[in-house]
Amino acid sequence: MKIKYCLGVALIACAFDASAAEYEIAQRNKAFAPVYLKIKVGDVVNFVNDDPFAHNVYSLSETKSFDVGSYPKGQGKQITFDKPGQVFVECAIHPFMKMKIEVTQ
Ligand SMILES: [Cu+2]
Repeated sequence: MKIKYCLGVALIACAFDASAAEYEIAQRNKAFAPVYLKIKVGDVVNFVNDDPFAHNVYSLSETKSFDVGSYPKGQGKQITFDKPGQVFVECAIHPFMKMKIEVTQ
């Protein structure tokens, strides 16, 4: 089915799909770890809460704006980055928690 899709409409989308990687960012001791991550368009980042209290993850960046709300220990939130550029990520519960993702072609 994937092959049909590749031969049909979207070769580029297919290429992204084939090479998409998944990364993990931890929220630990009220900090993102790591605080800088370089990924490629189409990659997925899983933000995992390793603290015994709730965290949030959001971004107002033009490249990718999102807000997943708050979520408890042990849960993760997956975000797909579909455009190149810089994304500044923060936690609404702990305003000092910041990290940056650079999305490249
Ligand atoms: Cu937080």
